[in-house]
Amino acid sequence: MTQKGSDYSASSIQALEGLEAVRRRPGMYIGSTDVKGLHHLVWEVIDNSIDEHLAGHCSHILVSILQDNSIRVEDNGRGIPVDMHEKLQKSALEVVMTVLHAGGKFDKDSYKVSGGLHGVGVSCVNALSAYLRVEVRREGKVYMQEYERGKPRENVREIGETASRGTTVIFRPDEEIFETLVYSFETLAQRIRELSFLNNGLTIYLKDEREGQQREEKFFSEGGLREFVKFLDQGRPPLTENPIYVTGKEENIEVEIAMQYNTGFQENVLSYVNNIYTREGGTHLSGYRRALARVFKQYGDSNGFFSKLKMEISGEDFREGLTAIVSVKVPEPQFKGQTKGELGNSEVVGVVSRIVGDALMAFLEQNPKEARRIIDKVILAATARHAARKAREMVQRKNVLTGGGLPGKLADCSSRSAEESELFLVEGDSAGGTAKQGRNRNYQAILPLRGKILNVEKALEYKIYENEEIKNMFTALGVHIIEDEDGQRKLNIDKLRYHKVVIMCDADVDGSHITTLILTFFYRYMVELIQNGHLYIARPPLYLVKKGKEAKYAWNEKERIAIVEELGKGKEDSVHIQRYKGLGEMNAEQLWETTMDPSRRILSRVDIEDASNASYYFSILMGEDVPPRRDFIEKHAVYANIDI
Ligand code: 0RA
Repeated sequence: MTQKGSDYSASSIQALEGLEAVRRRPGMYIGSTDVKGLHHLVWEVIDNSIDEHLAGHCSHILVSILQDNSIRVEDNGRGIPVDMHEKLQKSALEVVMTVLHAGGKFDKDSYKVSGGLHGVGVSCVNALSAYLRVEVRREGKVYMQEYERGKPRENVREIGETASRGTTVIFRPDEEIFETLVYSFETLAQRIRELSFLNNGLTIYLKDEREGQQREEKFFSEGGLREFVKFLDQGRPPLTENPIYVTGKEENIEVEIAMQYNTGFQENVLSYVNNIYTREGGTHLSGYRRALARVFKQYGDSNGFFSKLKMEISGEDFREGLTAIVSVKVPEPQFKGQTKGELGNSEVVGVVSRIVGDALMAFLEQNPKEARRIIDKVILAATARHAARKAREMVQRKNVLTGGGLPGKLADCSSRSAEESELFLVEGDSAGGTAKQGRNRNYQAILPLRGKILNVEKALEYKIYENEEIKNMFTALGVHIIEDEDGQRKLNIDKLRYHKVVIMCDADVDGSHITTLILTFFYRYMVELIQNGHLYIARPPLYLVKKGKEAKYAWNEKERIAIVEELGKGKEDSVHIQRYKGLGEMNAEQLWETTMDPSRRILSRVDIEDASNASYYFSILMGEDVPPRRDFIEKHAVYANIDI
């Protein structure tokens, strides 16, 4: 192929500049260059294969982690087109692989995952890979091209014949770009599981070919969202035998919803647009909620079920103990909101509301027994909500009356700037005392918590406002719960008094349990603090290694061994090792040096990586059912640090 003419050269240079821009500022395109960004590359490639599935042309995807942490994604879709691109005078395949945002230009009518929220295109993956090889099986032939850091080695080449169809992409992320190159099977498996629930009928294999880690898992969901709901609710006894399942299509918008009530009290709803999780909800969620409230209210009213009830029923009452997945496919989704995690398309509200409303009414009329069970639960929820609101208002009003009176146990800091202030939630009064002595009182406040706080996963909402420790946390933090027009609880954090909230517990089994209880509380009642990056876990050291006057701390086994070697210099018996089991074993100065001093401490920020898994794990770990918890512990016990 001769490559001449100013037109070609100009666009060719443009293309290279595009990929050069990706390499210069990778964060702009894939979010970050840490382990999250590394995995993002895989999602970019898989998303293209899933687009093929959505368009009705792909049934199988095989994802492999190769020996050297390269990734291979093979699908049986139509294959990327290879014909000559008129304007650029090169193969369409090369255009898709080397021109930013070129991948989605071919068919506009289908629902695209790529081009959605994170869809930056497979060319970005190419730009950020030290090496990439693409193979296309199309119309009986196999085509191939290889690239280094986005630049083709040669033109697209025909390398053989085939009876099958599809695309295979193999890429090795660039060590010049990424901070880490090691893939996590678990991370890939979790998102792939979610993708297989969201795309029923699609089979995805995940294979680890790395030395000593060989394993393979098949993800295939026949029941789709129904299975997703059952999966999420493993720790919660269901109220009805099967999830309510709704599908429909209107105005080219596809709606799929599965919902199931359980005996718990939490609403647990996950929403997706074109397979992308919408953390801030949006018009699809509004449509669903609107239908739910309207239909249940109408059904209950017309059967006289609510006649004895003295209080009014709110939208929230229909959602207590309800786990639901709301998934829509929209041709041209508009994302808005702080993190672009909210669907904006207004036409979606009516479509979802109509489809869900009709299906739900039909379900209630055809299943009167199950309907009655749900209505009884709704009545219970309304009663409990009124009790909770009263309890909450009591706590919150008392605050206002006493001029925002802070808890007696709180040792506040002197700074009034929330940005620089930190609140340590400390397990036990004695460690609380040490922390009070050790802290920098200018900007560090201490709130001791007594023993094990309430497990909110198992408690009715109004109960939590009677709990002293939980009341103290609300008042110390200066946050309060409000209800929006929907009756939906929200946390008002305008008056948040500390921008860092640090959970500080013992480094033993009990301490971990208390940390988990506190985390559960924050996840269920103050998730806004987590979403805004305010919640942290302190990491006290595990060992103090001493020799004479010299003393060093170790946070793990490896450090301990290194320090013993360094201090002992062969004479290891001259070294004294103290294993810290509790914060109480440290004096105030040691606690400051190791765990509280911003220049020396280690803090872990609590982040919700993956909403569906977070909710699943909290229900497994803290919910009613014992067997799934036992399974989880047996499976994960090797990862925990068990005390000797
Ligand atoms: C552009 C157009 C068409 C398919 C694809 C791209 C495509 C891209 C990837 C990436 C991984 N697997 C893929 N499979 C397909 C439509 C092709 C046609 O109309 O025949």
